[in-house]
Amino acid sequence: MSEKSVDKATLKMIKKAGDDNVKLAWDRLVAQQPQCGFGQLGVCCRNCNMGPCRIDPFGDGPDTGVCGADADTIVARNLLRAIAAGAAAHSDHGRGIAATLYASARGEARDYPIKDEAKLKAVATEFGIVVEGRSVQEIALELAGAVLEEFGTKKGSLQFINRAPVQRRELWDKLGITPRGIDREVVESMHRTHMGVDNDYTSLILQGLRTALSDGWGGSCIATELSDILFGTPQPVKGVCNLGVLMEDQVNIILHGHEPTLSDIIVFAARDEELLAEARQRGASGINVCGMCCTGNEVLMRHGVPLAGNFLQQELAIVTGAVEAVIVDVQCIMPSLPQIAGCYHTKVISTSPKAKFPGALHVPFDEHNAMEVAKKILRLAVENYSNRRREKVSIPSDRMEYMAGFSVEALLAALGGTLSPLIDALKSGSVKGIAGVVGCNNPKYRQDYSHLTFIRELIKNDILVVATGCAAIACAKDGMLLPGAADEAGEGLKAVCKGLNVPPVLHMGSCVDISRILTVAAAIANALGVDIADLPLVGAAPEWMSEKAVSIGAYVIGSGIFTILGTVPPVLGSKNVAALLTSGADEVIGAKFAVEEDPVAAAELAVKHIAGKRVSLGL
Ligand code: BF8
Ligand code: SF4
Repeated sequence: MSEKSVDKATLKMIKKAGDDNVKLAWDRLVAQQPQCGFGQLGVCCRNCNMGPCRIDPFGDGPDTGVCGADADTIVARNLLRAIAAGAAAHSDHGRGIAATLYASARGEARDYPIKDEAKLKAVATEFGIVVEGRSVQEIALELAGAVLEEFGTKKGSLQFINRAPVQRRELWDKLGITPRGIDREVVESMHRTHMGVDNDYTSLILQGLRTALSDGWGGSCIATELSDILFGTPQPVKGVCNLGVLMEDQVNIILHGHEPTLSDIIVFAARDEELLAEARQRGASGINVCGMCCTGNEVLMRHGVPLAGNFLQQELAIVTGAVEAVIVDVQCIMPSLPQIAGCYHTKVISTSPKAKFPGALHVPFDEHNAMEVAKKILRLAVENYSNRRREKVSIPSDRMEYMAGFSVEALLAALGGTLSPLIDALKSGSVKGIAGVVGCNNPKYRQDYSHLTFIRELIKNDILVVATGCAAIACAKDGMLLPGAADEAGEGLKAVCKGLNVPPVLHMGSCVDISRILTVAAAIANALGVDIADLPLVGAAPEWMSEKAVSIGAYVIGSGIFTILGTVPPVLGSKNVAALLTSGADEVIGAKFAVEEDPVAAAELAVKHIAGKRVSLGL
């Protein structure tokens, strides 16, 4: 890899980190070389204390662990555990939002009034809850209760799966992978992967799909829909992004993590006159709240809050020397942050009882008393402005404007109230297909390069892109979320984007908001009377690294969408598991994975797949 990133701000701050003698993820990756070959192939197991065991991939050494598990079993078990962890992360986030809705409805969380009553009623109706003649509080209370039950085992299947076309649901039933309770699937996955339980790789992978579906159509969908109810459904919004959003003369705060419960309230708390006066007293001209990673996506989607960057920029924000506080909750927060902060004046403030960081200051966040805690945290940041060391400050000038906020509702509004114009464009071929491009950065790959190269190839070929997570942030930083980016698109897509004044890449939110993509895919399939697997769609995670991404990939193919992974998953130690995922799955579930590290070749796969689906649909 000649350069670590295509992002100029990132490269400048990597250089500054070197000058400041600060070690970053890229340095730690070098220190890890050579990475464990057994781990890369997925053939090591430490699920019991007869192990750890590993299978010799060359066939010269042991071909089973002490218990007799072979490479197929070990690889499939490891994959299932990764899916379970990813599904757990998304779904526990969803549970947190459901608990906040419950507290709000009971009048115990006064700082969280319901912002979108229309959506509350729509989602409640989906759950069969009577809305006529009832107060918002009553409806919210019943909905929160019903949603919390989705986590248990009582009902037999999840409510939101009913959005999927009947053909898909029948297939899930036939395969025995209709998700039951969200927690139940995660627990069952942990049970099955205990020593001596499920040893059949096909059976393990099917449970992986079921667990992942409980994420996509369960936990993630809950997180999205209930966040919209509580914090407002995103509408098209403009903002700026990249490290250049940090201000030399303001108290800079980075919100990093995932749950909007914390970030949303901080955005409002930062407008407090007393805090602003205190900031001015200390010589700052204001308080600049910026987002990072998915919580950044949450607050940019709803409030247009500036976005400082994606996954590989979290350390670099501190390296600017201009950040008073990094406020974190859960997920994708590098444990290195407090150590890096130690080289500057930055305070890392953890807030979730689930996520503590040695070296960070812990201020427990409490949704029952949210505004008060938010102000307390912000005060720490404001006070810290006085400790800023001017000689260490260097903020890169790079910043870019973007347009985001494409919730399903916003998309419908942009289309004039129905999906028909989009469906007509798909039928006529002016839009050939739709690609969901999602996921992380990974220091093994040049930051943002795969996202941007892949996406540019797609839009050139008239494929509309919907993006979430760190992939969407990569697009934002490179100007791909501006309507003008349509100039890079093929003639058909360009005309559609210009007509609607939208970018060729629609930012649909954080990673849990991939549920929005599922909802749109299901609605298009239902409108055409076909299965999702029949549609000209692809999914892709060009630079993925997290277990959440593994769950996402599994529920996307489980939902019938061909998915291209740009980084290699640890499954190659089992030919059978790799073959099932990249070929056999097509016959079983109507979709499969491809692994392609070269984004141009990956785009060719996507274009070919979409062309094939168009022919089958008679388009
Ligand atoms: O949930 S894309 S690095 S921030 S896992 Fe994490 Fe990956 Fe970013 Fe959000 Ni998603
Ligand atoms: Fe080894 Fe089997 Fe125990 Fe895994 S479960 S560590 S393969 S003995």
